[in-house]
Amino acid sequence: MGNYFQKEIECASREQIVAIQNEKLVSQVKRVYENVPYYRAKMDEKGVKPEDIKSIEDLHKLPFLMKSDLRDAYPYGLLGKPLSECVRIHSTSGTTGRRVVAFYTQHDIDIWDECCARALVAAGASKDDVVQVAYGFGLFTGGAGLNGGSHKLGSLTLPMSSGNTERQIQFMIDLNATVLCCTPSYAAYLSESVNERGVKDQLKLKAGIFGAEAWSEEMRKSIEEGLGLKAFDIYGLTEISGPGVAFECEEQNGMHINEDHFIAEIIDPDTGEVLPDGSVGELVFTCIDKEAFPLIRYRTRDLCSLSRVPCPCGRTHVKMGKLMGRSDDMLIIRGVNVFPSQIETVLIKNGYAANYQIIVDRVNNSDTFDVNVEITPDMLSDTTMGISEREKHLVNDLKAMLGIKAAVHIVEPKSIARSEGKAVRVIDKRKF
Ligand code: DLL
Repeated sequence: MGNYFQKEIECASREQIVAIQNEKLVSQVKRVYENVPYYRAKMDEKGVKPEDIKSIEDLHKLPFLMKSDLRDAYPYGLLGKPLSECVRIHSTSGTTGRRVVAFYTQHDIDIWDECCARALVAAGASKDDVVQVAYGFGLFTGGAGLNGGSHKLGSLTLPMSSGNTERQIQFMIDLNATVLCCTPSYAAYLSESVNERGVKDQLKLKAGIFGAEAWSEEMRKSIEEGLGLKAFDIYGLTEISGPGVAFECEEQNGMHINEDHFIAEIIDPDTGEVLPDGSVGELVFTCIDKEAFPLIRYRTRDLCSLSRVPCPCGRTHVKMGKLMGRSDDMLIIRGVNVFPSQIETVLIKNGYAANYQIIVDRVNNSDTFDVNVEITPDMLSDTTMGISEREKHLVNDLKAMLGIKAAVHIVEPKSIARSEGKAVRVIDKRKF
């Protein structure tokens, strides 16, 4: 068992957690009904009154909110507090349609910072650590969230933001950073750059807190080796606050959801029916004590499962498994469901780095499916296997994993753009 930031709540009994959730849910629903006309209309439409919600057993009676609701209500329609009580906004990158703008009161920021502090402590950090925050700062929640958590903990915080890799490495070495926070794809890029410069032995890193995008277990191993640290997953989304909605403990096998603030459900994405623990489905969150942006039954479109198997770390909050990706990340190629993370698993198992791109198109009414992956410098010097042999090998392994055939192209080292934030792995030309 490790340390905790807020032991009493992180290790509370199930009865205590349920009691907190019941109380907070009942008052949150009342508050939202009174203060958010948009959600009141949804509840009225479904014939649900605040009095019908007496405990978390009644949660399923409440209407869902979807991303489209956030767009319809943009920008102020879901505000739970007057603007004068709000102190900040964050926003999603929103490549299509309107952006999502989330609001925060000071109370909301305090909760969020605490959630991120819990994540840092779970990764082994304390006030004696030096935390390098290499998530982007600004509208993106990554930088602000981990920065706030690190402050709360009292660690020395390096608010680097993402990018400027040379300077990141310099600070990491000169200021003895012990904890690195960034996206897994940027961590992989930093690892590559550190090893190219031959400075790994000058690093003091012991832990990394990597999230904001899907990453495979194989990628975890390769980052851990490359940077000499233990890599922890962290999950969150702007609509619900940002990073720290859930975080991994030393067991590194799933993320504890901060259940004193967020109630999680897994639903069948087609029917909306609530599924039992262990089933894979769409993750839905209810914020039970957020003030400014109090989303209820928000459908994340993220696919995973929940587990209540007791965790040896001592934390009692429910765990979500690694995300399979967003339901809208899932590609349907020739009628088969394909997740980029499955491709990543095959590539890394075969010794490649996570430098790949998936290109899908439609030619003469049939889908084309190409995977470009960089050869590593080690492979280049190994003459026992030629390029076409390597490609054939990957085609077979991908077919075994996915059930369909991809055209694999091994490309030169450094020919695929590196990412400093969330990586763009898929180019689906069928959508244009
Ligand atoms: O990515 C918040 C965040 C920042 C989380 C830093 C962790 C670390 P958004 O930009 O709103 O917020 O994107 C949210 O990213 O719905 C997931 O699809 C995906 N995502 C977030 N964390 C993970 C993760 C931030 N650990 C969307 N694994 C979410 C897989 C993740 N996907």
